[in-house]
Amino acid sequence: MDYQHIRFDLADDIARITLARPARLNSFVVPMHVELRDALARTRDGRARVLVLTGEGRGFCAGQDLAERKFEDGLAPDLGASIEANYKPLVLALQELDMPVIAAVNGVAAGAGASLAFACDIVLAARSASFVQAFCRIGLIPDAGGSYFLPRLAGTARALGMALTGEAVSAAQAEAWGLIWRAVEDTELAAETERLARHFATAPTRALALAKRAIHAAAAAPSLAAQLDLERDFQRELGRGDDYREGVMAFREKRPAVFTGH
Ligand code: T3D
Repeated sequence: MDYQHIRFDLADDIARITLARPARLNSFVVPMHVELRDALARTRDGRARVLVLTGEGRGFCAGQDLAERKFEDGLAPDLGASIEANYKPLVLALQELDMPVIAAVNGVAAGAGASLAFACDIVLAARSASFVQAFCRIGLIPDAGGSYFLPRLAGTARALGMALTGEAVSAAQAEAWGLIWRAVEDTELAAETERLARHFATAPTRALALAKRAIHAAAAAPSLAAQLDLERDFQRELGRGDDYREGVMAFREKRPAVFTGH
């Protein structure tokens, strides 16, 4: 598939998706969702061991393109259908990807664009970036997982503050609140993202994938015992893997480990 609204690259085990509608702050339109689904499938089925998601220009993503919402014919759009067809599959695909997903938030992340960042595993943000729960400004609630991620990441009080006021939260504040992994100087975002992506591309990918699953499962774990069972099962699988053996051997031989991802 040729892409018009995103750019996609897969090289050296690193997949990169760049949202590429800078004049509209990379807001979502339906064809962009179609392209994202295709690129995510290629990431999943290809040789990638890490995915980097970023935006072109001065914004990361401004959520749904509001120009796509037309009321001229007197009919209200079915936003539920839009979420079911586009936003829900996108967020689930990111969470279910068996590799680390880095969001390199280069500028404002608003509405579903903020939710998109929060659905990633590691969020690096440029200091000039901000996170805006813009939904309440247009009479909507946080979607694309926003109402799920916000209270888990930042706590109920901050989630409610963001959702009900729609005020922008700076990258530094987001880091202090635990909403994101790290805020970095604007000039360092690309280099820091590259450093982390290269690190993950040579990491024990299967272990990272199961760590991601275990952390997400913990949010819904019925008990500590159930989570301990999950850890046991994942550890049993990993203990039989090449990377565990390599990690232990490398430690004993006092040399860097060479992980294959298996
Ligand atoms: O509909 C469904 O399917 C349901 C799902 C909904 C999910 C959602 O995401 S709902 C929330 C939609 N997003 C928003 O409401 C955010 C709207 N944008 C803004 O509030 C502001 O643009 C920002 C806070 C993000 C950034 O502000 P600022 O001052 O830095 O930039 P700007 O001047 O407002 O925007 C620059 C251009 O991008 C501008 O176009 P222009 O005037 O230069 O031709 C602006 O219209 C355009 N733009 C920004 N966001 C959107 C957009 N165009 C269409 N849709 C947008 N979301």
